[in-house]
Amino acid sequence: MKEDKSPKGINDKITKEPNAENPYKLLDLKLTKTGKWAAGVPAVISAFSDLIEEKTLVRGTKALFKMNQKGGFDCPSCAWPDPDDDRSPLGEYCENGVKALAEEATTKKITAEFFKQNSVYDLAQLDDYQIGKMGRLTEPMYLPKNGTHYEPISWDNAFTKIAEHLNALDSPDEAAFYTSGRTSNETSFLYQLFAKEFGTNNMPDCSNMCHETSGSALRTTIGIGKGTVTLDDFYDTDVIVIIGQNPGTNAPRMLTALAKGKKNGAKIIAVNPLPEAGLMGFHNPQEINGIIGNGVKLADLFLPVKINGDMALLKALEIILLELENKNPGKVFDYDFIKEKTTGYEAFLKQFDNYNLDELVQLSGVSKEALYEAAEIIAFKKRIIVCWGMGLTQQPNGVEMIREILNILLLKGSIGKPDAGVCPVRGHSNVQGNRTMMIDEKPTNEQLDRLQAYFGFNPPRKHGYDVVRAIKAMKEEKVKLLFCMGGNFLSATSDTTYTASALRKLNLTVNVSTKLNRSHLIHGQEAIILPTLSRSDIDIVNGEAQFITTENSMGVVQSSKGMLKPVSDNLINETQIVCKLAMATLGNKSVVDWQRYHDSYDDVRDAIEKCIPGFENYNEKVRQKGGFHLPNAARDGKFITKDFGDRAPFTLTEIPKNELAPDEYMMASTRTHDQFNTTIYGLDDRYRGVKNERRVIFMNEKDIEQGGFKAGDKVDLFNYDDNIERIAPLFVIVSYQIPEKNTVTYFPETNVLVSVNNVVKDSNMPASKYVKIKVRKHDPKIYERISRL
Ligand SMILES: Nc1nc2c(c(=O)[nH]1)N[C@H]1C(S)=C(S)[C@@H](COP(=O)(O)OP(=O)(O)OC[C@H]3O[C@@H](n4cnc5c(=O)[nH]c(N)nc54)[C@H](O)[C@@H]3O)O[C@H]1N2
Ligand SMILES: Nc1nc2c(c(=O)[nH]1)N[C@H]1C(S)=C(S)[C@@H](COP(=O)(O)OP(=O)(O)OC[C@H]3O[C@@H](n4cnc5c(=O)[nH]c(N)nc54)[C@H](O)[C@@H]3O)O[C@H]1N2
Ligand SMILES: [Mo]
Repeated sequence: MKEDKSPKGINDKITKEPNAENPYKLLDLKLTKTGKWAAGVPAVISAFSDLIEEKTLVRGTKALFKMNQKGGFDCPSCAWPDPDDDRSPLGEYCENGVKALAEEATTKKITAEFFKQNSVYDLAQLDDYQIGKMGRLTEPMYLPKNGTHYEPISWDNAFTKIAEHLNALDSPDEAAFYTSGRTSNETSFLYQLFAKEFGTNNMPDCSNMCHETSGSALRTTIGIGKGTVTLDDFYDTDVIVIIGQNPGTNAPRMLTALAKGKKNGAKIIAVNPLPEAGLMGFHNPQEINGIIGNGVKLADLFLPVKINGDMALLKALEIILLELENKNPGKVFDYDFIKEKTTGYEAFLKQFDNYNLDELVQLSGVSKEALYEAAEIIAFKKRIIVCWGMGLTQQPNGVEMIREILNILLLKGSIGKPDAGVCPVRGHSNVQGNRTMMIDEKPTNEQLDRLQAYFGFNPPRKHGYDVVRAIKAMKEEKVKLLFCMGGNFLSATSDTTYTASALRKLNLTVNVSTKLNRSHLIHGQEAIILPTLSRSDIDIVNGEAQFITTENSMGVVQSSKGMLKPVSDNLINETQIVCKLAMATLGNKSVVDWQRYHDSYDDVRDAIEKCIPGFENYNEKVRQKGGFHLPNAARDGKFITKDFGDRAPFTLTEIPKNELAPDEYMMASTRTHDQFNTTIYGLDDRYRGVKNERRVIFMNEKDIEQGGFKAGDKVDLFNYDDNIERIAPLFVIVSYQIPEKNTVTYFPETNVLVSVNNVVKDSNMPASKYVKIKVRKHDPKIYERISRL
């Protein structure tokens, strides 16, 4: 008989701490040298040790050869595109893709027996790392009202229960349907269709915490809420600016593109408070000489901006560019482009009468010399790509900062042509596809008209709740049921204590999940877990292995076909879960043939083709190797905006006032090299030299001294927005190369400090990289002041 690898009782592992549902215990922090080079041998070793730990070395390695290969499956980790040609024979994956695969390809599993032996309360005392390591979910589970343990439930009964709850609501708007970004195009399309036929646009999604800011800024300026470059553009461009993004950890395959661009002569400028290893240098693990030989130096210029100093930095650059243009008329700005394609240039220029370069330099935190150097790199080049990530989108003025980036590109005519433009680097592997499929709380009338014409029901027109609004609506009992297609709502969102209390008020929480997470343990009065297949699993419908489709960060739609035997026979794919839910809920009131979509992905794709532009001959085109590019007018130089006709506007923005009290610091919450959002792979952050601890706070050595601390001190962190005390107890100070008064911590641990009201203007995303905190010596009695989640 095979050894049963499923975890059983876990009571012995539980650490009893004062606050039961927040296990705060420090591990044994070790500091190592910070990395100047990303990837290479340590990355290969680290990746494969995860496969071994998850007891899936053979399965996992077999799968790796299929990952991101034509005809294989799309890596479940990030949304970076695959090369059109020239895919590495050593595999087109990275260390963090292997870790993501190890997480889902694990042979460890959670059965009904596991839930019988462990109460929800006990499980909630584990930390996220321990919870994630329990294994794959294998059967639907139900937590009754006042229940202490999840119990097995049949699929049919689970759908009946959810349907009863949905149909008992006073209005469809009392339900909210969340989506995380791994969900395929097919599932996403059906899921939003179901929500709309049920009667609501309450579709909060992870974009509301991620690139909503980019979408808001780009849509109004260039007419499309997506990036305008393709992977090939990286190879032939002259300058790549990477601002507020950590590619070495979060999009490691981007480093291959950067190295290739660099080899062809591009200069790279990195703008970041931290000297991230992946911005500095790269050893390509997919090339033999990259594993053993010399790596490539990446950034030619590193600008250590202060947190939220980017706006000042961008404006300072514009002033210097203007100065260079005045000295070299017509050489720096592109007047033909400005005249033909833009509007608002005069007003834009005029604002500079009011700015003082020295003040801006001061606010940015970067030296004047370095800013001149940056301006000189871009001044006489046209082929410029600007990439950004959460460092900008999660700032209160993120929308404006992205518009400021566009101002620069418009001045120089560096957008809407080959080898130049904008590249918001998306997070989840299909988050861009989710939006294309209309997972959106504010669908346009045009989109809704098309659905109405094809399906014949009246979709709701009123905009729904995004993530932050949904949390508040739950708290106010306006939303009573939360259905989550993937993700980890509680841990990913802001203001953990507030959000937990909001979730606890719900009648029902439902999570379609692959792995156990905290959102199953902090739940509504009743709760249901529906286990599902993951990207790498074989998905058999009507006896045949199927593929699903996704869209990457650059608008390429591709097929993805899993190849691993699922850990349980009792898993249902996400598309069928939606169809069964729709049939149970809507019954014969529905005008949609859900059974047909349940039985055929091709039929779903045919419906998508009819309802969403750009998907002509979807079934045929997506079967071609490498998939197809969606149309992108902005890429072709057409900026069709709602308010400015066919012109892209220059935007007038403001310099934020970042005032801090003497004992206050600015905190950005970010990712370690050993996690995927709320899934914690391990406890190290190798490139930043941290081992075996996540509860760390990076501080400048001067601040450590001035605050009366020493590196290694235990501290508690506080936030006082809205006059509420928020506490994240027990962190260790790590002295780090970071601008003064700036600190960095890891999410999700510090989400408890982010007020639900601390949001980005216009996109309403949590501003989780702009949190004012106070730092005090750890008080062992602090737990008495923390309320239960
Ligand atoms: N392995 C792995 N891959 C991932 C993920 C993961 O968790 N793990 N998550 C996926 C998801 S959903 C997303 S959205 C992406 C996220 O990928 P990134 O956008 O890289 O996200 P973060 O790691 O949160 O932070 C990005 C950078 O912002 C910098 N930063 C902080 N504040 C500022 C500021 O004020 N200005 C500037 N210029 N920089 C600042 C930080 O130092 C950090 O280097 O990655 C995706 N890929
Ligand atoms: N403070 C702070 N907060 C942040 C951020 C930050 O930088 N700082 N980043 C934000 C960002 S960019 C994002 S995108 C959000 C992420 O928010 P989410 O997308 O909600 O969170 P994840 O941690 O990616 O979700 C992990 C869970 O998804 C489930 N899962 C994994 N694969 C699949 C699958 O194939 N199907 C299904 N149904 N379920 C699956 C597993 O059960 C797993 O536990 O967090 C945001 N929160
Ligand atoms: Mo994200």
